Amino acid sequence: MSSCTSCNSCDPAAAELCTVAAAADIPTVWDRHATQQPQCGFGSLGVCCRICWKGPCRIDPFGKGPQRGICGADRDTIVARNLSRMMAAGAAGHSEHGRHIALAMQRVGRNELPAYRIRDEAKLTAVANRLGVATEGRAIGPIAYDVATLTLEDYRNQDHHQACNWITSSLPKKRVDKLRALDVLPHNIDATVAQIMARTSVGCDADPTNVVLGGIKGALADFTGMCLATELSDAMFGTPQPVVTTANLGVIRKDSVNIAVNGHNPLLSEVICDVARTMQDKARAAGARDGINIVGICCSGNEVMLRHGVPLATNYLSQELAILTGALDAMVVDVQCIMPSLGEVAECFHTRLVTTMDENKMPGATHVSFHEEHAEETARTIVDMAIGAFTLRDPKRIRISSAVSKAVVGFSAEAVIGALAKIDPDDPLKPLVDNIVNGNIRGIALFAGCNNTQSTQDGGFQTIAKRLAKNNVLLLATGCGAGAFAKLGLMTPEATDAYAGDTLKAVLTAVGEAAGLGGPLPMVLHMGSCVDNSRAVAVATAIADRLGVDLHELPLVASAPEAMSEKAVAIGTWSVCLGLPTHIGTVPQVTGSTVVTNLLTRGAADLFGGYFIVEPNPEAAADTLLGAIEERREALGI
Ligand code: BF8
Ligand code: SF4
Repeated sequence: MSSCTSCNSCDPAAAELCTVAAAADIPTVWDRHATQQPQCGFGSLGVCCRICWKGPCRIDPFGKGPQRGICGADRDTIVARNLSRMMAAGAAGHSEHGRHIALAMQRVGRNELPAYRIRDEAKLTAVANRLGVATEGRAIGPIAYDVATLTLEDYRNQDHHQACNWITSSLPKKRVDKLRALDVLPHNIDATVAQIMARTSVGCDADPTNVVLGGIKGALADFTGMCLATELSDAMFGTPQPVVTTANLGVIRKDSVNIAVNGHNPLLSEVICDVARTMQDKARAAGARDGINIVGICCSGNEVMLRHGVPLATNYLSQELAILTGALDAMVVDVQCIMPSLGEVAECFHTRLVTTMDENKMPGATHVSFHEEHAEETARTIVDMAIGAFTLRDPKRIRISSAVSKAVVGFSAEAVIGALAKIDPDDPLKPLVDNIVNGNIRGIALFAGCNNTQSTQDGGFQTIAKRLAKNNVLLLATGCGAGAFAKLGLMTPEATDAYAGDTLKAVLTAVGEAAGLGGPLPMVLHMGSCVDNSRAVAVATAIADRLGVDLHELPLVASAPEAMSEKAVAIGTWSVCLGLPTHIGTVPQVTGSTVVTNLLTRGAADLFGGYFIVEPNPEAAADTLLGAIEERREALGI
């Protein structure tokens, strides 16, 4: 296979490390993208079906060949089923993550897991109050147990009339009522995912609109799983507060044992951070002058970055490149968005690739089975493996990247509201609401989602964000979008000075100075990992409640310029269902069906107030998002 000679990225580290890949003839994600061209036209339109073994079937998009699969399913049914199954898979990913945290918290509440504790008791108490769990005069352990048990009810409840606790307690009442009226509120996360799989199997639901509405319930189950995963993680590991750190592949250091945590679930990465602190001397004794250096990749990286200031090495698309530095001693992975190619790349170097979840193993990796009751022991084994690998490095192959940026991160909803409270302690939301109403802040945009080889890595994020900031839109980011901004130096006060419009800059400066940051807030506020998208909804819900309106009335938009994964499909869909104009820069695999395409881009607006904007061109996307914000302002009369 040819080596990477043309990585498609805005990230300077990608260009640097792809040269190394080319010289060593190691294929990267961009090489494999090239070998897949041209990609299947039927798949791109969503009109191929392989859900039974009479198939695969495909519909001729030009209307000349077959217009029905062998069973009689037409293009609309096939597209709708494929899409809804993606939403179910996304919901399964996020809510499985949430279940893992909730089960661990139950055991923390019973004192069964020595490696964990409730680090943020105030957060747990706030969550308990929100869910109706008694707190008065009770010890924190029993409260944690009860909160976790009530959370797990969202996976168990069999009463169809009773919606999940976490969705009804996380949205404005008007939005909950609207979703209930449309019969899309999930009552049980697992049952919702199972129902989508059942209704989309051969010979079941064939009405495309009904199939998509079923998928939408799954997307809202995804939101439910995210809310609970984020809030319980904060209680167990701490609620993020602003912290200054660094991002990009230059955070990998020559004189350290470098360990990358890659994946999503903080249960393991948190303990690795704790244990590494106690093993610094051992690393130094092995020759690593600067001890152990933990770095993050993808959403595990975002989680530990926000909570502990751990430097972020990179986001999804350049995860292979971390190994190509020749100085990464171990990459520890758990679940989701981990490239199966990593084993092959790691085998070309001294790097140990370590899988940890029994349901997520990979060729070329060493598996160290992770269970919370032995968390510290497991983490020690992994750190020892990294120290051992460090001694096997080939100095001639070390290529420390020069790309590294400062990043000010850690903007949980609590941190944002805390910063605002420094201006108005009695009514913290007032400064934000006043500045939205008077137009100093035109609106709020949430950047979320992935990297995708179909776009220039990080490029759309950068272009759209700069345009929006210049037009005085407040910017929030999560997931690999946040990773892009951190790597490119856009999560800094300097970026605010350089790119924000005058009125936005004035607000960010006033809040940043009042909060003791000594300058403006960063141009883009890092809210966390993908599951932390719920933090942005928490801020939006607080504003909506303060103004007594529903979410679709506010000047809020979302953008995922490089949406890729099934999880992103679910997130984009719930964003629409919460009422937001939601931009995706990737053409979704639905355009083979006019019914489904119209439903997502137009019909959804009538039902939910939100809709998808499909626009691969970032400049045009920025214009459309700005237009959507102004339209909402006008409707609100502000
Ligand atoms: O959950 S943004 S590529 S790493 S799916 Fe994956 Fe997409 Fe990144 Fe985090 Ni989210
Ligand atoms: Fe073909 Fe129908 Fe089977 Fe799909 S379900 S593969 S369209 S026969």
